Amino acid sequence: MSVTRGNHDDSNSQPFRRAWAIALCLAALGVAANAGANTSNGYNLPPGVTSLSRDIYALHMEVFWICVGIAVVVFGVMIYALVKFRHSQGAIPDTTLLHSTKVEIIWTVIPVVILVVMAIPAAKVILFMEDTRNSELSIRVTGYQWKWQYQYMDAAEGVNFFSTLARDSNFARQLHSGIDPKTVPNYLLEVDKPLVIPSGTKVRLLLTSQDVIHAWWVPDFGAKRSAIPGFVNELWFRVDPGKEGIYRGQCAALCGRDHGFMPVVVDVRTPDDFKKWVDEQKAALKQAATPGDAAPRSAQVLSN
Ligand SMILES: [Cu+2]
Repeated sequence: MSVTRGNHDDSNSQPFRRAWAIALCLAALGVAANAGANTSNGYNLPPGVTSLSRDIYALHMEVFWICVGIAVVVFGVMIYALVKFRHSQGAIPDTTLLHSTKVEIIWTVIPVVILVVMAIPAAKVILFMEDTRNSELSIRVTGYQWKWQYQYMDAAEGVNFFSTLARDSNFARQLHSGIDPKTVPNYLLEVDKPLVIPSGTKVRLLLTSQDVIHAWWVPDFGAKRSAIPGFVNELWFRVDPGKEGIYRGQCAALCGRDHGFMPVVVDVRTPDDFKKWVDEQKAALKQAATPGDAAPRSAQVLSN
């Protein structure tokens, strides 16, 4: 339905309306720019530390700005029409315009073009995400209620351990523990033994579960995938060299009573440091396998 303007003089209020329309558009753009520009303010996705996370971030921003553009145009036309063709200004509804093939073609073709423009880069990123070929290190990840098991393959074959919620967090989370969670560093985001991986290396995770559906998720890696009993899901990432450090995530599936208490912590090291760590783990493994020698408790390495 469209409306036609009545014969009414409103020339005095036009600059006022224009100022309002400009102010509204500027406010909308300001909010959008603030959401898009700063990634550390908690309003946006983190760009992350892997090529995959950066691609996901770029795609997210591209779609975001397309949405901002659509919103500005649609709301702009709507607000303009609401103000300009309001009843008090003498607008009379045009009841003769019931169907227009031309208009229907336009409002079908434009959204289709916008969707295609968004789908092409999205498909590229999805294909890149699924390409687990030429991985340099594979790690089997098994979800349990409520912990993760990491079993290394390839060069680190044999290294195998469980990663559970850190004791500080575990004590503080108990009912009537008397411990203020705010005093616990990285409350519910700390584990006893993190996953250790090398930077600059294509790491492939083979995800499965021994009980219910869990999901391994580290936002900074742009990595999240379900761990499903009876299935093996693949996931890969390559952390940029120079971005070594500790990265945190959580189980992202509602996997039961203690779902909130199985965090993911990844310790990214340089390839040299990672090799040293693997050698230490293997030495501890060897010692544990030697009859008469007790395994060092701190290593927590279990033999296959
Ligand atoms: Cu879980």
